[in-house]
Amino acid sequence: MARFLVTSALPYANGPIHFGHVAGAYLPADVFVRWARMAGHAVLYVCGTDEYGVAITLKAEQAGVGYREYVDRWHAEIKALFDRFGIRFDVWSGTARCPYHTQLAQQFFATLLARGLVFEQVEEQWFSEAAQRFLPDRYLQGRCPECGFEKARGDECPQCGAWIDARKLIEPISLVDGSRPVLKATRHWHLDLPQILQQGLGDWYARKKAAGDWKPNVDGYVQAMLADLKSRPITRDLPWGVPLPEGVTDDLGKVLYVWFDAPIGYVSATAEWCARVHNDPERWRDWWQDPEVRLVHFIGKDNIAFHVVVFPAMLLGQADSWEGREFVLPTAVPANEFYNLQGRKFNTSAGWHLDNDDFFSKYEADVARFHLMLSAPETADSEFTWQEFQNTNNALLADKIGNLMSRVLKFAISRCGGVVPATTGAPVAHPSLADADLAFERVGKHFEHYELRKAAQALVAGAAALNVYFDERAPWKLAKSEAAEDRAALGECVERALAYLELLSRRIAPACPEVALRMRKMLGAAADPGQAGIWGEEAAGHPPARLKSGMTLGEPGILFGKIEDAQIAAEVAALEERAQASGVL
Ligand code: B3M
Ligand code: ZN
Repeated sequence: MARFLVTSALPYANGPIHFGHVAGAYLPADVFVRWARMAGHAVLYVCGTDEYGVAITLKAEQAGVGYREYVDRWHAEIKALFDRFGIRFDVWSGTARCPYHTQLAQQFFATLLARGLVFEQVEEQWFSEAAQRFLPDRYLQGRCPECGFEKARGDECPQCGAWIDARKLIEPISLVDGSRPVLKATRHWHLDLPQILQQGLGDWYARKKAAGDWKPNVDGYVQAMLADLKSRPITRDLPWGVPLPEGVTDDLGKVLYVWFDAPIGYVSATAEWCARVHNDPERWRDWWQDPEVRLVHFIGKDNIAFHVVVFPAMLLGQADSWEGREFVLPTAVPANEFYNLQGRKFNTSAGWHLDNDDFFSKYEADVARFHLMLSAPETADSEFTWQEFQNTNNALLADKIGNLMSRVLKFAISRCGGVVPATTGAPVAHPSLADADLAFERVGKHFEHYELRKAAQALVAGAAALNVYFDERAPWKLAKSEAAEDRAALGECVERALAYLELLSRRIAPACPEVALRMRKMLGAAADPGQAGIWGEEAAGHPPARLKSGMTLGEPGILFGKIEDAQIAAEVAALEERAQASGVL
């Protein structure tokens, strides 16, 4: 038994999230967490909203809404989509709402400063005399020094794509007040990544690489970054953020850069959970400073640099400054590529998305979960298409799993009196059962290695093998005979089919928890499939009769309804219409 501390990227409280986010960083974590609990591991799954940063202050100001009001709205809205997907965090916090966040983030900063891993530097920056404030990059608009485009931003040019040093922007104006800013000297603090690289980050990364712990997409990105690692500024001039610790600055409005405080949000969310559950927020250390804990970050590929280099550097840089204890570093960062929608990127404001209310009024979360797993962007970008969604539902879930469940149960009710038939309990050798054993054994291995696609494929393969088993043994033929050996064979066949369905209900539970529960009710099986330790090791070989002979089966029902072609055509048409109406596409 291990202890897993699992995180999903903190979504910006800055807009809606969509299926693409869910497929990349949330569903994989939720499935992993459910599997790990069932397998008897101790797990803490933390998440929350990322509530600071320029993207948020700018948008709130443009909307004429206070920062807190703005992030509160998105905090609740984002959570609603996770709820619909059945994604369950142990704690859903937020960097501006967690009572432990400011202090922890300041302490991280202060420790790095005291250890010489953060240094200050005076540099020139644009300042608005009108608003009496320094202007971070994105608050500026001016002419691109590369291509002359008039509306370049302070950080990049939308026309030619150049990264811009804000000081080189030609004739900039302040987006806050329309005034012409002036250059003025100010101090900023920088995280000395090259030094931390020398002090152990490089060795740690290389050791894990040698152990094969990095996915190829992660390693490719990070290798390039480490080859040219630079210090990064970690302070900003903003009226909204974690202030620098007392005594560090007297400049008005200096706050920590959002990417510095956000990952500390994982730690502060842990403190919030500990306060709630143990009445002691300090017990976050039991998770973050226990070398036995395995820290797993689920993220999208755009967050790799921060989770594999910057945050580990921040953790490593704390060394043993916290009463002699060191922080754990990530065990794994199963970063995913991007997930698109019917050939294009998800774009909610352009109408190119799935309407959540509409979607969940027609389709079940478990079907969406299973389909997102099967099409997960694990090694390359992938996409949701309505046609493939229909195929997953109809050809795989309904035809392979739902149909198997229904015909075995109906047969057991009509021919075996609705109870689990008694058998000798001797192992039953049949090639299809051996196939099912192999498939179901693989399911757990794939969950353990964050391989959702393969896990979903193995579930389908296992169910397909059980269908073959039932077809080949054809108990309806045996039912025509009164001979004792045919009666015994019939009982054995039905008992095995039921035992394997019970196993399937557990193997599918991390992916489709509600379906698993319904399956178990139909089988008359006690116990919630999410129960700790229920996973069991019996996949390899003959699953024991967890359904005792003579036990009464439940009512058969429909596990998965079919989706008609006409309905799929209507969905595609509605998507295209919405996109056209928005005028953006
Ligand atoms: N909010 C970026 C994103 O939502 C950022 C992640 C923070 S994780 C500490 O993609
Ligand atoms: Zn340009």
